[in-house]
Amino acid sequence: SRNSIKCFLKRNLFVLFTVVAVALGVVLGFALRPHNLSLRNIKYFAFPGELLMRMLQMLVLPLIVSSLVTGISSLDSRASGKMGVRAVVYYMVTTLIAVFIGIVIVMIIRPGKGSRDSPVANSGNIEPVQAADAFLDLIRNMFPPNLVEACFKQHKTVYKKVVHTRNVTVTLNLTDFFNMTESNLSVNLSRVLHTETVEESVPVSGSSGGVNALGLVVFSMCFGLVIGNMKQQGQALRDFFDCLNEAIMRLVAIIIWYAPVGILFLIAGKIVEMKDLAEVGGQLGMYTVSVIVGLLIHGLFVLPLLYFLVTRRNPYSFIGGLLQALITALGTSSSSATLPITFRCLEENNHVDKRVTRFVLPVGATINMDGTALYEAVAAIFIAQVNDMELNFGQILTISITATAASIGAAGIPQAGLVTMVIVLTSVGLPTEDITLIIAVDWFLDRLRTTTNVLGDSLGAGIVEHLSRRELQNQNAEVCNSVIEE
Ligand code: DAS
Repeated sequence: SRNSIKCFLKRNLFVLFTVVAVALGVVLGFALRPHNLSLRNIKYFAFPGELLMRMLQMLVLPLIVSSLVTGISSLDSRASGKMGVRAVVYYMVTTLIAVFIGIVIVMIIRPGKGSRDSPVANSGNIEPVQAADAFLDLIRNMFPPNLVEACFKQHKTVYKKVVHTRNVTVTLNLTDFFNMTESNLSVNLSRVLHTETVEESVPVSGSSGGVNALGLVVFSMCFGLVIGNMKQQGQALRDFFDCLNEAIMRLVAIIIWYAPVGILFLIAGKIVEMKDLAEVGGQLGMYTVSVIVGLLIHGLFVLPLLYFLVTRRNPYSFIGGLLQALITALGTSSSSATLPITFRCLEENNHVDKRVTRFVLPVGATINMDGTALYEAVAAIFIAQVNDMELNFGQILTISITATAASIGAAGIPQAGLVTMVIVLTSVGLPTEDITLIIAVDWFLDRLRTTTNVLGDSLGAGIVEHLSRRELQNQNAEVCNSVIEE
């Protein structure tokens, strides 16, 4: 019928535009590479992509607050408590499965075997923060003293390292292991081996202006719980946040028209900028394959299987409704920037109950990162193999735990996982300067692990909705009864 064709086109038109945009971006990127654009011109060229990132990130803070407050206040505390427990159990289970898959894959493929590909001359003073301090920081960040200021303040640099490898100097400023507001890996392309140095520092991921999500999430959940129990007295506030959430989603509906253009330039800009694939050594190639194989197994089999086992529904048709969000994650490599699109896909295409999406998506985008956890485990064990270091069971267990913690702590911003890798490497005494071994391919793997993160959050929303259907139906019945009584 006309209506179903209209609905099909509406749902897939964007996806079609975006897929074409990605293809054009790849072609344009490779067409421009031979011209060796300067880094400055690459930044100008990629500007339309940066605009999309900023448009989406502009919405993240009000979206997290309005959706959490509305979602939690619309449920009675018993129902939201049960939903919260189900969500956290799902997050922990899927993250640990992802880490396990990563460890098995990297142990089988052993990408790091053989001599070191690139000698790493270490230099620069190192002040690693102890893991205990990092965990205390996590608790501290849950209760930021000044919420608005905490969302945007420049976090202190807890880890600074300057490492020269071949002709590249990497400056790694790790700001707050957990809840980073920006991971600013700046790669100064200075020719340390020659006399002249060309100091053109290009922030690899740059300050992406994310928000200190965990503090915001904790505040919004508490605030939503409280006004949810304020009955009539809290009605005005509940209506306000509901209307705010609706307004944000309408802004998303406008931005989504620009998304294909932004993604085209994001992809093209990255391809123009990336190093020659020929320079990527054999070890790095096998490491890249290990991560990709792990992410595909987890994202295309394990998560869909889990969804099918719980809901008995076809997971791939559910994933079909997420394509716009998955491609946006691939283009932006930021799950928090993708969050507005993830909301839209789940609510408009997959018709997941808004009381569920508003609750689990902001929390999931903050603490549930299966792709990142898998990647941290693979990278750490790869670096151990490159150093001919045999890991015993205790160290493998430590890597599993710290990879999970690093994924919980990593913010949903570009290359956050690369920077929190420091925690995992430090925990088993691996040289953290070896992070420079994997930087060359990180911009690509970051996209894939971000897509896996978004997929895990979205299937999680479908699973939690299914497990909470009784509470949701009871809530609907109560609302109907109260309307009839009135
Ligand atoms: N880019 C991060 C995200 O947005 C993931 C990561 O860096 O590992 O989910």
